[in-house]
Amino acid sequence: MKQGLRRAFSKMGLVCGLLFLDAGNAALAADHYIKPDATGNGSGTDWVNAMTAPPSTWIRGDVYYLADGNYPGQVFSTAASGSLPITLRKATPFDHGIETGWVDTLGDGQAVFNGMLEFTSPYWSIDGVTGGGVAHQWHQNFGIRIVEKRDAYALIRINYRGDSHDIRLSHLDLEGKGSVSDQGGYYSNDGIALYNNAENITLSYAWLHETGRCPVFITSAQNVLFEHLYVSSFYGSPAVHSEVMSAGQGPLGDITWRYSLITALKSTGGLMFNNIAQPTSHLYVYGNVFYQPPGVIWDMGNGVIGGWTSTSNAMNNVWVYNNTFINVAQQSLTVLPLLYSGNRAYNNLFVNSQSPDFSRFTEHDYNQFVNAGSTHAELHGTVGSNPDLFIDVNGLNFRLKAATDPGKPLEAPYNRDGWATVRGGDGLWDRGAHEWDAPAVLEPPGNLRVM
Ligand SMILES: [Ca+2]
Ligand SMILES: [Ca+2]
Repeated sequence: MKQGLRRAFSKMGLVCGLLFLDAGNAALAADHYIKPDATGNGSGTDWVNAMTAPPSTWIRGDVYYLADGNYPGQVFSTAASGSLPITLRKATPFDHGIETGWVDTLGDGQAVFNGMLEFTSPYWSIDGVTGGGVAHQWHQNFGIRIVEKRDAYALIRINYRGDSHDIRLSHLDLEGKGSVSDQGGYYSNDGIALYNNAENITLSYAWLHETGRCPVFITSAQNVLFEHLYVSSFYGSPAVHSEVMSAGQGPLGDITWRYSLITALKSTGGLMFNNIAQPTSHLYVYGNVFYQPPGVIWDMGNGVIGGWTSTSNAMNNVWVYNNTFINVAQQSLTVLPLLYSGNRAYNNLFVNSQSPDFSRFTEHDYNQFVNAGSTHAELHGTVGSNPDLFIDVNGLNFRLKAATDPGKPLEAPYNRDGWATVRGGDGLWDRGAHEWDAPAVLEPPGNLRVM
């Protein structure tokens, strides 16, 4: 009965489901509590009686709160029940479910998984709740941390075995082995690795660092979103090649990278995309900053955004809008693929960088070149010489100090930046990752009083 209800429930959708709960069937969705050093009866019904480790079988539709502490790596394999998700959420002083047994020190630190998280079944959500993105200097305050030092294990692996899709991951610190992996084939010490056409995958607010191979490795996948990521280091070698993203040994659907910061580039290159097996799909790259910090060596790869050479690879429909490239001493937009079509570059800001040549991005305009060569005959391309455009480059704050030359207004979802500012809201759509919003003219307030 319960299972039958759950299935019906998921088909009815979230709104109906909530009404259903309000009607008194709260048992359908429960909260559970996990705390490594709990000493109660282990039932997981409150913080006193928390489970001391994640269960081997989870309950569909339920939420599991994780206290600070250490956890082993996991294989998430609980069978699907319709589309009911299983949610793991880091407990915090502000959101920890039941009060019984709770003290804020249980949730003011990190839940650390010591080993790979592997997904072999669908509909999971892992939420560290806090940390990452520009508001946390990209690398601070993560609620969940995953550490995997073994060469043959990714930090997160999805659909390598079983049938896994619809996975949502957020607020995660992902730390690899710290040196080049000795595994260079189908698997390695990658950050997030997607296999066998894994569908509907989102990774938000994550810090990918120290991985022994690729921060992102995709053999084949459909509908993938990466946002608010920080890629600060990874490793490659002549024997074990790596890229910020290696995507496309099989069919590739749409992949989006947005609102992210990439400060590392090793081995073969940056965001590498091969959609020869599904040539109508897109790689959408918008609102990102690609920044080579002083003293940090980037290898000369296939470029920051691009693909591989040879006629078994093609790079089609790579749309590069409103990104900022700083100190890039190689091609920001690759010149290497032999097969390519439909690639675009609009509203980008190239600063102190090698001038892009656009030979593989034949549709381009409204780019701004600051110590980065000529306008390449763009009708609305502009050239500048003052690279002092950003609030605090050393502090990884790439907000603009002032408006850029006007960019080309684009449709949603390109009409917001990574700070959620509406592009062009002040009448001028800026170029680069950040939208500069002219301060509104405020009337002086009346009736001021001391509270
Ligand atoms: Ca604590
Ligand atoms: Ca503006």
